[in-house]
Amino acid sequence: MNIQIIYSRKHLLHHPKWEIFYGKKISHSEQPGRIESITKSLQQIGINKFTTPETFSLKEIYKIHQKNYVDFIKNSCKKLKNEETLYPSFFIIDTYTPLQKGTFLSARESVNCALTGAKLLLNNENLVYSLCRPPGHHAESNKMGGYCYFNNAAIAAQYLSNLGKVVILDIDFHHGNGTQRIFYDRKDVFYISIHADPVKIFPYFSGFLDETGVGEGKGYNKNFPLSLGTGEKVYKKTLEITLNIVKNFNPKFIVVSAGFDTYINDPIGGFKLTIPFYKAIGKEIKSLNIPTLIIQEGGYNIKDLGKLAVSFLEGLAT
Ligand code: OKP
Ligand code: ZN
Repeated sequence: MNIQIIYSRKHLLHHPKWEIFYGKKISHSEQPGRIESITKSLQQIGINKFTTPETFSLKEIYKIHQKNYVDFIKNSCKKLKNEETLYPSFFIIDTYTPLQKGTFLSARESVNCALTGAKLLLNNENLVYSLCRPPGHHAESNKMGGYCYFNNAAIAAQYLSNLGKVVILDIDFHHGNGTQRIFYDRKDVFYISIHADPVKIFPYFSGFLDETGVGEGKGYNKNFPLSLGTGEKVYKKTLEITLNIVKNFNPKFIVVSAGFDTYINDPIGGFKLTIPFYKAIGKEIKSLNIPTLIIQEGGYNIKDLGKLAVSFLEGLAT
């Protein structure tokens, strides 16, 4: 398989214990085992060489996030003791996104994974998979939420946009409210998302059909909300529509916000996609023949996550 994988062990420093759901503490879905499931499956198919990310300047993060927000996370984490959890009361949109001592380092390294992947595309690589964790697409310029702190895909897309037009194709089960908002008034970075109808599913306030961009960005944001229970037929049709939009826009790069929580057995998802279907999704994206950066977002069935990733890559890379 002709693909570069970017991986860092620093994601292990972030291991949230609980989220607050309707006032109750429940176990947290976004666990380190997610990425370890993926690396294990990659090794089983003979991909043993993972690239360690380069460390980029915080300036790359400040291009997307407000400095006082980044500093807030950095300083809050520094003050925490080893097993301590903080749910801040500002710079946050929900009760699912805790800070721990290691969160800043993990989140920053997750950005480094994304940027290292982006840099490889600039050096003529065609396909890179950045094993980002924590995920990023819910993070706004000064808000954390939905298990996300820094918007990895947005920071990578910003970096790539210096060289040409970029499409961010978000196939996570949830709408990427952060990414949408960040590029809402821009026409050089086109955000397209297929996700569960926000009337029923997080983030609830964003991801509707009529959100199409503002100012210069009008027409360069497209949402495809689908009902709970959506299966492969409808999903495939929707994906084909989005890929036609990508073709017409003719971007220099594609950033895929890849969430595997659209899987039928995902514990917090609600679509009905099966393991082999991810290969079909990969194939469709590959057929565009545009340099592609895959950014890991969600996907919470730890047992099957690796199989989902491998299926996707088989479609993309073979
Ligand atoms: C992050 B990503 C279930 C409610 C929590 C938050 C979902 C965040 C998803 N216990 N909902 O887009 O995969
Ligand atoms: Zn998700």
